[in-house]
Amino acid sequence: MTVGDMGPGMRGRPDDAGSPNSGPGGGHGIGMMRLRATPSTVPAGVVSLRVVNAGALPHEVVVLPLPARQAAGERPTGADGRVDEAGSLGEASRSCGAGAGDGVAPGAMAWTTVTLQPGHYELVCNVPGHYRAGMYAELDVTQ
Ligand SMILES: [Cu+2]
Repeated sequence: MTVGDMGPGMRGRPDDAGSPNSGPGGGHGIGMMRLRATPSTVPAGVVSLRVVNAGALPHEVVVLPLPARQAAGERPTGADGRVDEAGSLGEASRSCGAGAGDGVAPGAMAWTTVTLQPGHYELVCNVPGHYRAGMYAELDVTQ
C-alpha cells in the first residue's frame, strides 16, 4: 500500500512563494492526504503489509477492525486529532522496519505481518490530523 500527501514537498516547487499560505511560520496547513491499499481485498490468514511513504510527511498505517454498518472514514477523532486505536491488529510505523515505531519517514518503507479473519478492516494513519485529512482505506478479507 502507499501513503502520501500533497504537502509542499510533493509539488516540485521547493519555494512556493506565490502562495499566500506558504512561507516560514505561515503554516502550509495539511494538504490532501491519501492511503491506498493495493490490493484492497485479500484472503484470510497471515497478511504481510508493506507501506511505502510516497509523501513529504511522516505517516503510519494501523489496522483496525471496521464495525458493521460503519464505513471507512467515519471514526470520530479526539481533541488530539487521532482516532481510538482500540482493537488494533497491528501497525507499520517504523522506518525501514517492522511493527510499531515513531512514524514512517518520507521515502521510507515499513512493514508488519498480521493474521486477519474474514471481515472488514480499516487502515488508518493515526498521525494527528491525518485521518481527518483523508488517510484511511478499507481492507476486505475474504475466506
Ligand atoms: Cu499520515
